[in-house]
Amino acid sequence: MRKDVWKVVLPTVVVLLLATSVVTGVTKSEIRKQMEGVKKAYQRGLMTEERYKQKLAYLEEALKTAPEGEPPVKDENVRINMIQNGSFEDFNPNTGKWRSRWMWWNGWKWGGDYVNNKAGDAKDGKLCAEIKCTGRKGRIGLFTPEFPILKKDAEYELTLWIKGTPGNRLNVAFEGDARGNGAFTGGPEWKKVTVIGKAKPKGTKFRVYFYMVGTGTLWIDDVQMYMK
Ligand SMILES: [Ca+2]
Repeated sequence: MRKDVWKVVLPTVVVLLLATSVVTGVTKSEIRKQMEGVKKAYQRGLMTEERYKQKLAYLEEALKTAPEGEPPVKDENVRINMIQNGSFEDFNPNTGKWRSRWMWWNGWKWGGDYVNNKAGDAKDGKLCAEIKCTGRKGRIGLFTPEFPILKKDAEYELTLWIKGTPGNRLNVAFEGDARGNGAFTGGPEWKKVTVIGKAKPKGTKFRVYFYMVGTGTLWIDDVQMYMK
């Protein structure tokens, strides 16, 4: 390659690199920091005036559409939902069933086996869990992976949304080293239900089970659990 070819190629490469360095989601304050850096580099003679103006123009353009940064969240305000994939949106049919972070036993039909639940039918997002009683009624369902009990006498607030066809009956139960349960019937509209669980004094781990003990079909979505 002739030496002078670089005179053409290099500026193009620089522009492309610049374009990719300001990615979607970079906040206004981050872009302003970049602008400061560019300014200092120019003042130190590390770039030509032409390059400086080029970079600055690009960053100014990016600044117009960049989102404002979120204010930092204080630790005491952070509540972590202990339920993984509580909205049933994450599912890869090519991997093991447990990869959904939900466990279930025979009789279960979960999303396509798994129903992409007739567009718009989910409470939250696009998908939800479906428990269908196709044979004898009762005791089919799903459960969570095991949770460690990290605080003595911990209390947990579990909420979920349910909906169902006539005949359904759902029992929700904390099992293992935590206790708490509730029984519910899903109607034609989504409704939110709550169950409180309490860790045993010397408990170390527990799971939460969702048993369908009726007939018909029951849908579950947006499952959340927080330590109180
Ligand atoms: Ca969902």
